[in-house]
Amino acid sequence: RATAPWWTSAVVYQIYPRSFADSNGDGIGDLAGIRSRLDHLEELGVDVIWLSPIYRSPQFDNGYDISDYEDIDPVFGDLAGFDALLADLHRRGMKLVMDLVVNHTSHLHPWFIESSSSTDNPKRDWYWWRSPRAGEGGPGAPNNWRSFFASSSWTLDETTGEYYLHLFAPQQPDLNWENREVREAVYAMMRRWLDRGVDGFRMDVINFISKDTSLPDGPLEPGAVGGDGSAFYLSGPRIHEFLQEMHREVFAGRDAELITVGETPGVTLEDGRLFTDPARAELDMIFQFEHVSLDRGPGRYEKRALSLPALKQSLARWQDGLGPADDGRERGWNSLYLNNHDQPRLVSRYGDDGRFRRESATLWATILHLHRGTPYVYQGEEIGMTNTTFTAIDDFADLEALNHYREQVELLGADPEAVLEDLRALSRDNARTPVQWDPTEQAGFTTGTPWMAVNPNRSEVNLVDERDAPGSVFRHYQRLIRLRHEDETVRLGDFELLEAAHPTLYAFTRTLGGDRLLVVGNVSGEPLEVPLLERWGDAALIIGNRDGGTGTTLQPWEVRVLRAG
Ligand code: TEU
Ligand code: CA
Repeated sequence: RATAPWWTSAVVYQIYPRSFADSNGDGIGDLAGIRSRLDHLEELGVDVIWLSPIYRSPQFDNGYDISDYEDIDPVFGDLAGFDALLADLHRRGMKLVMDLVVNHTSHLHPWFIESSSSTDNPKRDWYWWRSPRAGEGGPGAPNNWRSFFASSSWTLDETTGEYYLHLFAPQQPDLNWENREVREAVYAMMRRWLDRGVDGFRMDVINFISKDTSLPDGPLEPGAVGGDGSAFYLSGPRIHEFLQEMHREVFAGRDAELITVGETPGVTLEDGRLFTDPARAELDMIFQFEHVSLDRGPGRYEKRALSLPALKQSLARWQDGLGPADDGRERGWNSLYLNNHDQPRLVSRYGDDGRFRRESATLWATILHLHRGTPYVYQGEEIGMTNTTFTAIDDFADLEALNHYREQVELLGADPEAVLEDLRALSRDNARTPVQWDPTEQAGFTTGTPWMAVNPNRSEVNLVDERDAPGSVFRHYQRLIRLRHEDETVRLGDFELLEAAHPTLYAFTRTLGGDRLLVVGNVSGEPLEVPLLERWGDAALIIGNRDGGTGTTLQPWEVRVLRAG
């Protein structure tokens, strides 16, 4: 095959800085803390580090509300410390990707402070301002959209008597990408980060930046707090025009060494192709959300049982949809993830975080990393960290969880305990407890009091104990990452799902030329008879997660990767 881009055999590690490593005892992770843990990242073998936002921010949404795109928030350090971290990573052969949050800024960004100061301020049109709309209850919001983090996507600004749009919190006003000045300012900022040596961007809700400028009402489901405006901002009318313009203005001429990944909630497979087709020069890859939406909904925090066939078929559809065309031409590229700072811990959600923690963590890691795409490892995933325990609503820190609770209990009269139960399973806070480096009281994360409590299971689940444990999750991730680097069939082989309807067997092949790999996983706590293994009797075991690894019976949570003889 034509030489595939470097990131087709790379593994990306996501750091959520405030929960990774604290160097100065204030209980909040920081850049110096990250620098102190680079040996771990190098030993793990990852190629790219994606930092969740470290820019100046009032931290309403833990940094996804940015007030200065070109300075480091003092809680994390400063630009000199950033440059030192970047130099360390480059010296060790690793790349650094920044989190680009440009669908919205913080309400404390100077751009918004100017824009909101008067209706004729030159920056008024940098955001979405609209007059109140007449309604039966008197003048109100310009449309009925509910926001992800509040009951309405509009907040009235008393100074000018107009509303401004925020798809997320009122502290996160949406930028108006229809305004060329906004786009130019963002592109200039991006170029300056690349000139500083940054190796790419993860682009926050990047498919939200183009809206239907008439901002029409969305459908109002019975019992919903507000209308669903997503049809009018999800991959809107000019999204591909904007991304192609961004590519020309920022990446052209230097994109070979860079990596870009768009976070695109709600994206369809058809749009996914348009975003990632190399011929279109938009993004290298995207995060899609189909597979992590199967066990929740219709509300964001309504837990549903997971159907394994539905999950297998969803991931297979994306493998096929963004896989090579019949003539071998690359049509797109998948990111591969089951964890990030917005999702609960995968071993608690999809595995068994009690009796079979290591086995189910390594099974899911193997299934994910043997798909075709770029795998993302979220901090702590490599040691099998689990969801934490929440006793009451004030154990939660995430504004999305707190708003959901308030809305459900206070606005809609839901049973507090039932809402807590949903939040325990699905809250983003599960992913934001401090990384558990060792078994001591604060898990080696801080010498002070952590901003969020360390998971009580740090005495059993931590890097020190994981390193040499039998069936070590850490050692397994090391082997998977090395396999991605060395094995062309893992990197580029065609994917084919087998036994699609089987309720607990996860089986698929990867084929490149005459080379064939089989992956079989028993996604259950019971032994599983796998007749298809009879036809792979002479195959060599490449990676397994349980002793033995032969015969046609898979032990509970056993996974095997076999190479055809
Ligand atoms: O998340 C986008 C998003 O859709 C989130 O609402 C996420 O899917 C949801 O919270 C899952 O429960 C991005 C960032 O990853 C997230 O941390 C930010 O809060 C959000 O955008 C606003 O910037
Ligand atoms: Ca700190």
